[in-house]
Amino acid sequence: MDLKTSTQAEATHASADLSACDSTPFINLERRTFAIISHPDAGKTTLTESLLQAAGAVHEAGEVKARGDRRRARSDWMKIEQQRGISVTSSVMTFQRSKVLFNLLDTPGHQDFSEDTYRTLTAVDCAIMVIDAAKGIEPQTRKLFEVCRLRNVPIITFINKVDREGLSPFELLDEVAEVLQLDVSPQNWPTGIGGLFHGLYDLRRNQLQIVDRSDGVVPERWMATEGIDDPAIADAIPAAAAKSLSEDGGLALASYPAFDLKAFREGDLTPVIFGSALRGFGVSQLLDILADDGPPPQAQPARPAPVTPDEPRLTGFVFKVQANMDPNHRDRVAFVRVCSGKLQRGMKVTNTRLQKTMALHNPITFFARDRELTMGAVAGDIVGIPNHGTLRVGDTLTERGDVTFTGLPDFAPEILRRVRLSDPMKVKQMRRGLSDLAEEGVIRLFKPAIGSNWIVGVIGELQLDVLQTRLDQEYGVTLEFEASPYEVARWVGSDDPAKLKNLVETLRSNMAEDQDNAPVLLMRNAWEFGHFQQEWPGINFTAVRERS
Ligand SMILES: Nc1nc2c(ncn2[C@@H]2O[C@H](COP(=O)(O)OP(=O)(O)OP(=O)(O)O)[C@@H](O)[C@H]2O)c(=O)[nH]1
Ligand SMILES: [Mg+2]
Repeated sequence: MDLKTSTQAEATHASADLSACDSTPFINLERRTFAIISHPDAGKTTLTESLLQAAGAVHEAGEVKARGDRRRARSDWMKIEQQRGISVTSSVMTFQRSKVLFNLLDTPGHQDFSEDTYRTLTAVDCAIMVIDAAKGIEPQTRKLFEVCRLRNVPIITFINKVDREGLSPFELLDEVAEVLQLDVSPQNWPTGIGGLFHGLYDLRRNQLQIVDRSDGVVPERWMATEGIDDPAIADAIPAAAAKSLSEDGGLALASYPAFDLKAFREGDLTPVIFGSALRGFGVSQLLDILADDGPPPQAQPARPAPVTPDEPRLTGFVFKVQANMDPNHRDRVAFVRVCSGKLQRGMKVTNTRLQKTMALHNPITFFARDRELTMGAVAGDIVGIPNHGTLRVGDTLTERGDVTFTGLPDFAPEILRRVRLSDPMKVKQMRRGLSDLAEEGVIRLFKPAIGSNWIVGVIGELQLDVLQTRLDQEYGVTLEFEASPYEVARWVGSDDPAKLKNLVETLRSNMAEDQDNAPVLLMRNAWEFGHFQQEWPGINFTAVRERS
């Protein structure tokens, strides 16, 4: 595979010094692995771009939704994402800034793609929660926050779009504290939101970032001060803004708790940064907090015991599979989070699901602009392993034979549809496409025990759109959907194999297999579901299935 022709490969990248043959300096960098999460449109992809720029990994921010413009957001690389200006799949970006190597995962906000986001959250040590200053906490942000809390992922809050009119900083902070039941600790303070926004005061360093209100991302102008009341501030920004800063900023300092590393790492306190992803404000402060206080790679849940990063042998797990990242090469990349040891090109590892060894010939690191062959990855790193379908979500890759990572969920779909093909000559391509996308988690695929009509299952309608568009663009297949006779799907299992066998044989016309050949019962409606539950004691009907 020619990596340089990939869709993400453009121009040069600022991490060129990393491609030196000696990988030791690279290996020795500290790691910070984090996801950016929020409700749709809060500005995750824009913040991704802005972080890359602040770190010097790209020189010019691609503006999200600049249709027809060649400057694209690097993390929205899929054609359908660029056409619609939304993220439909999570993407990874690795970049360096001084002694830290950051692995950033930009996630889609729309709830129809939440499964992808949930899985991505299993691969990170920290999350940045983006809040739109005009909207406050929105429903999907809240849901994602709950997932972080369950997994004990510490959260940094970025209150975005302060360049536009919005709620007051106090209202926003109080909402985060109340709704999420967290202590909030502002780390900077805006001179005001919208019209009064002329600067951001860094409460950690007592510096004022003076904001140029012209369009576009402008170079940073910092001014050292004696404190938030420093009279020199009024000479640098309009008097009303300076007054608001000294009054409200002073009140904020008195009213909210100071930053506390332990409380942050334990998920009880969130440091809050105000800023604008689009204009690049507050972004370098965010990077500073991540670098200074963000958690290093943490232990990951596994059987027989959690794996800590100091385990010398390589361990890692696949949390995502992506087909056709490079339309020129029908590639298929498994995204692996390294949990311990060192991953090197050519090494042999065991896939514990298959109990088979495989060689890692071409592991890829996704730098901001380029994909490059991995020079050596350590705990916290995210690498891509090109493969032809051998690797699946949930797989553990390891030099130890005896470990399996746990906690990657599959969710039962809410919408079931039969697929219809307009061109019957393309059955093979359709099956290939559906299987690929089921592996990615874009859809769930059910093959009924009787008949040959495959059924697709999704959480939301938007996934059907993505399925249709991608099958057309990537496989040349025009697909239609028909109502399916079923509304409910549940995985079935039992501690008693005879009971399960009896169910499978008796209800053969309702049985199907998912993409991993796990047995699934398809039911007409909630009533039938209730009925089967009563009729079949000893059978577990599950809506969430853990991989591996
Ligand atoms: N005024 C202003 N607009 C912003 C800012 N940050 C992002 N936007 C705009 O908000 C819109 C959504 O931005 P995205 O970055 O695509 O949002 P997202 O959270 O990635 O959206 P999904 O991935 O679809 O969930 C775009 O039109 C951005 O230009 C900001 O700081 N100020
Ligand atoms: Mg996005």
